[in-house]
Amino acid sequence: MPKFQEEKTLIIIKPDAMQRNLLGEIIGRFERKGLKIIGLKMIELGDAILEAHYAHHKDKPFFASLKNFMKSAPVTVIALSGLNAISAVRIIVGPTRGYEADAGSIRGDLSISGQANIVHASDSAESAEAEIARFFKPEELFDYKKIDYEFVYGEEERG
Ligand code: 3AN
Repeated sequence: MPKFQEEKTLIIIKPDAMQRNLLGEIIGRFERKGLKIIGLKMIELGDAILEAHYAHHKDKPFFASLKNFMKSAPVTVIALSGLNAISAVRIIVGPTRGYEADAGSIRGDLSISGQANIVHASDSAESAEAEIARFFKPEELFDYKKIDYEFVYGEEERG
């Protein structure tokens, strides 16, 4: 068992990325980082799940437009795990607005929009837990050992 506190986090690859053929590019970035994919599927989002997922935006003027955008094509949801995965993934993703995001981040390299910003990533341990439960059934999540584990992490981290 890993010595470190492994974190899990939820990614949504949004309709803009699906339409722009960026799915492989984005998954590849998470894989190359050393994150472990523990769940992955394509789904179409509806009003009820979007109203739960974006509850903090429900009174914002862009809420209707955000829902329409998120319903405009299927999305891919991915659960990832790794050492400090929640903050590590937010760094890889970059800040909300693509036009403000640093080059090297997913949004900095692939988005120039505040809405069509390619991916969602959980922003805290509480939201990661709630979001993974919202998008995945327990049997859709996989607990397995990856053969690169000894090279992705150092000896002290592995325990
Ligand atoms: P993040 O996705 O970086 O956590 P949030 O939670 O503030 O950012 O925003 C959630 C989503 O709402 C964004 N990913 C984006 O698609 C959309 N959004 C945020 N701000 C705006 C805005 N001003 N206009 C349109 N859409 C927005």
